[in-house]
Amino acid sequence: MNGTIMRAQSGFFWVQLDETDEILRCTLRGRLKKQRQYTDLAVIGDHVRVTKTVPGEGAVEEVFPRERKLSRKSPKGGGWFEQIIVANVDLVLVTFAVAHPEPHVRMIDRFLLVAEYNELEAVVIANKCDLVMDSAAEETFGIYAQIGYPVIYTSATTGQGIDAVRHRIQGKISAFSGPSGVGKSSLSRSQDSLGPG
Ligand SMILES: Nc1nc2c(ncn2[C@@H]2O[C@H](COP(=O)(O)OP(=O)(O)OP(=O)(O)O)[C@@H](O)[C@H]2O)c(=O)[nH]1
Ligand SMILES: [Mg+2]
Repeated sequence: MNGTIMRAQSGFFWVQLDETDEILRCTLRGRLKKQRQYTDLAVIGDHVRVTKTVPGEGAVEEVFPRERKLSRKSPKGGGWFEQIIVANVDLVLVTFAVAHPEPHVRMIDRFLLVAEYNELEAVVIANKCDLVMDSAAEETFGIYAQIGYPVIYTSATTGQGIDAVRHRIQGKISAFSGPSGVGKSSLSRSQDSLGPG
């Protein structure tokens, strides 16, 4: 059976089966662990082949080649290890807050660079727009629109821009990316509450 990894934690992988939508909690077959030493073995978004073991559980037999990925390279033992954040995404939502925490353009640039390096489409999300004047938000984020990135001004608190985000991600597999505390989880929850998309 084939499926997609929806969640990974402590060596377990929750795989949603293509055919039935059933979710199996899986471990990796030992022989997989001997391969692919320079990238993660299996990550969220990976398409995999699994077999059932006991009810509700299974084993990942094979990880299919990734079509796209969001990854970064980190040094390891004199070489490089590719840390894959998520596999098979179409779109990266580079998310920052207009305040609390204060946005820094060099950091925004770094997150965009990771998306560009992976050849993924990127959209800039300027969240917490309820906290500052529009002009203050545009002072930092306007430049990204000028150089060609779609910029969406949002507030998870008031609901501003939530529809625009939903419209952008419709029919795509997307990932929120950005520093801690900017509102990634809040925004993704507000997408859920607006139904499928
Ligand atoms: N005023 C305001 N607060 C917000 C908004 N969105 C999120 N917050 C608050 O900001 C805090 C952080 O939000 P999270 O959604 O947890 O941020 P995150 O990006 O998921 O953070 P990590 O999971 O640590 O990476 C929470 O207290 C939210 O309630 C917003 O649009 N406006
Ligand atoms: Mg979060």
